[in-house]
Amino acid sequence: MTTSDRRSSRLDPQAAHLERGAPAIARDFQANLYTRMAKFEAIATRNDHYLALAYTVRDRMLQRWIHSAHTYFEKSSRTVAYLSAEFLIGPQLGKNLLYLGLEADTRTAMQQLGIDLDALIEHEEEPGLGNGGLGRLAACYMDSLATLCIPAIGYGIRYEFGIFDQYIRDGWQYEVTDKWLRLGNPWEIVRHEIEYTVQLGGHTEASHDADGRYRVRWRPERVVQGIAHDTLFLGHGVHNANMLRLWQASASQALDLQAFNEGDYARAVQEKVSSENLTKVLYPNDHSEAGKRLRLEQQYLFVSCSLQDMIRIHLQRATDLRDFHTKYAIQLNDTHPALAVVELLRLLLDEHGFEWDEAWAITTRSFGYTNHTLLPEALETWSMPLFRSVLPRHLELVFEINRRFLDQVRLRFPGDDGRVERMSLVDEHGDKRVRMANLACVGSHAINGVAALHSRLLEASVLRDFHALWPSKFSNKTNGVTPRRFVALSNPVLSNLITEAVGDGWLHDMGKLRGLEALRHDRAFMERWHEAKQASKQSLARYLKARHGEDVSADSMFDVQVKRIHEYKRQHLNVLGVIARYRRLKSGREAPKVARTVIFAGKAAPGYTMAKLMIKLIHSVAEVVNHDPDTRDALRVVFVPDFNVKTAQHIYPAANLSQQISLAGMEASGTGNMKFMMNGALTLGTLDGANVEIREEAGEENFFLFGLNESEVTARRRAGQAPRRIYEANPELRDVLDLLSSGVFSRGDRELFAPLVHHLFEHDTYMLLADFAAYMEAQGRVDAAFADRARWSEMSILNVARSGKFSSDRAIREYCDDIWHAGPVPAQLHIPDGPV
Ligand code: NBG
Repeated sequence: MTTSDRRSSRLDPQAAHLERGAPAIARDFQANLYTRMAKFEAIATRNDHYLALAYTVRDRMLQRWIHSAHTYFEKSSRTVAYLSAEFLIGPQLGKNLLYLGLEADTRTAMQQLGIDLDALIEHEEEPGLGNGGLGRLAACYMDSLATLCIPAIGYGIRYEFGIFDQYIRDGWQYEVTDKWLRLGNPWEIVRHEIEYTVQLGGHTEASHDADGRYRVRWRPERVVQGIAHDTLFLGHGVHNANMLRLWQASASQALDLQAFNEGDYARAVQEKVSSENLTKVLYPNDHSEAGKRLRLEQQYLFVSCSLQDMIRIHLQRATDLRDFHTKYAIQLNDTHPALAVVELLRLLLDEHGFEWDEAWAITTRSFGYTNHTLLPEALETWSMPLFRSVLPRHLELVFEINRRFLDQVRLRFPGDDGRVERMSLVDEHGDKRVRMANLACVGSHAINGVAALHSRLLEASVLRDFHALWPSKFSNKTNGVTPRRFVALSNPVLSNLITEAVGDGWLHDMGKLRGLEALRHDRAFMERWHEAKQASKQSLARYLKARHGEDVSADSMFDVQVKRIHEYKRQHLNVLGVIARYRRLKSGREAPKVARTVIFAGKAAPGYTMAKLMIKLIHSVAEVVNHDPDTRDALRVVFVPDFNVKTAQHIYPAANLSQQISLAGMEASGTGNMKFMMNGALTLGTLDGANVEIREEAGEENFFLFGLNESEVTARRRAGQAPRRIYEANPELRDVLDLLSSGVFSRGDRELFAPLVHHLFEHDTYMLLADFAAYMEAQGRVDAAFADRARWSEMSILNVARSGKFSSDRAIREYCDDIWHAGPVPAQLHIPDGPV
């Protein structure tokens, strides 16, 4: 964006809103309480207040959306369509107030009415429409797209039940259905008239049309409808607003009248029920076989509706679809939406009369594919019989795409049957499966990984053959996170201090944070920096006490690991470290230099037994350590239940230390690591994912590195590991594991953690034992650094000063320049007949 674009799109507070000011907000709030909630003050609940305020805010957002949509329409600009099965957008009220610049006025208005604004913000239940980093990344990208004035639509699924709520009893995780819609969702706009029909099952019929052209008709067994539900995404500091459009399934007919008339009431509503099941629930990322068909149908519903929607919008401005790819850049967020490749081809061929070559050219020019994992078990494939029974026409198209594609491979690499087999869209082994990553690669003009190391490993391993065929399709796009939500909104104290020091431009140009470097030795500033962190720690301590009855001291180091629970992320390595520290303290060999509060949070996939045992382990160790009078002042362990965007916002600002300790080569990128860095935490980490780049940016002296690197991991794996030998050679490790096996942490039960210990002895897939000594050594360096307050503050300041690369604005600019070829279209303020 040029400077003048940016300036002209800057917000003019007089013009951009409905009336601002506390009196207008109070008036509209009361009107909404009456007209939308049908309540009066004496009987209104907190939820009524929350909803009435949310509507008051939403009304003030709509104008920006209408301005933006109008501008995009007039300019006929290229739109980014971000297709993602997950969007973890977090709570909306606080964010939208911040972006509208209405927080102070709203606070005053609520105060005058005797209502606590913070309680309303805390009351909001977030839409948990994702599992973890992948879904949150999509939300950060929506934020940056709007802030950079890029016309964009996020397309996804409106799950009625999002990720489960985690609840802990006796140290074990229990899953509770997430009923996020129970009390209403004021942020969404239901577009009853934007509805598409989606076909499922049945068979195909081939024929020749009047011109003698080969045509195929799909005779589906069922049809369902997808209805659009829109949520607005404001840009920060600009007028632009984009939308997230989520699809909800509904039956094409509410009632089977024939069945009804025959008296079969159950059958009469059956179709409605089974259609609506399609978008009922978000699938947790575990390995369960259950619900495969439903999952495939979900993915298809969402991509089909999204493409039909894009085509409809396109045809409002154009007469045909020949330049569809010049008007849309469609990004596949992992392979969950990869069916879109085949669906667009099908729509062009079967519904819009295109010939293959042109349809295929439009398709491949439209799509880009982002890969988010190297884990083989996470690469999606669908069994052929299932695929055929849900999408018979698409399977034919997959075969045809594959036939043409493999001809190309054979021409390039004659006689290389192994390569042909590996690259095929169909895995011919066993029950035959359709490989979605291969489909995404073949159907896209651009393929990227999400951190430099990950992209390099993709090119060298999982997608090696595709890289050999099309090296120029590949690039890296290191992830980023939005500093608006994760610093300005979550950490106002630090945010204000930064603004005081370097001005407010950093929220859009994180390079400006470099200005902090000059202050790193300024005593007064360092002291204020320290105080800002203390304030966030105290606030987390209060939250933990109020919510969970936990006593933690803000004077201890807050040492944090929060993310999904998974063996590759190695929360259990952290626990082994805690046990070692506990032993050292107990033995009195080591005077505690620094008191620590080790904080964990994260959900385990419901079917992932080992991850659930890891949660139990954390609680079991906490129970002993926190109650031991010899150690409880020096070491605490806390597990914060139900990690989500909302809880995360309490935690990141308060962290001193960020543990990013996955085995090198396993974590594609990580984004939590970036949020910690921006909040002034120092990283203790391996050379994995984006840690590598965090260390490069921060400077190696401001990062606590340990552990094997990726090539050492590979070499070890090749040579065959001998974990038991490591155990025998390291007395501290031996004591730690023996203690764990002894039942000390499990009320005498020696069996409880046996599966975990056994796995470490026999396989240790994620090389905890190999990395243990290095981990302990690095923890020693952390203690020494923290004991020197001035040094720690300096390192913390430098981490924030150098975190600019990890803004999602930088990432989105790279996608725009290299993949989407989309530019800013600042929303214009005035539309002919709209209010101003
Ligand atoms: C996750 C990776 C993370 C990465 C996010 C966002 C999946 C499949 N992948 O390392 O594990 O930060 O994607 O790119 O959820």
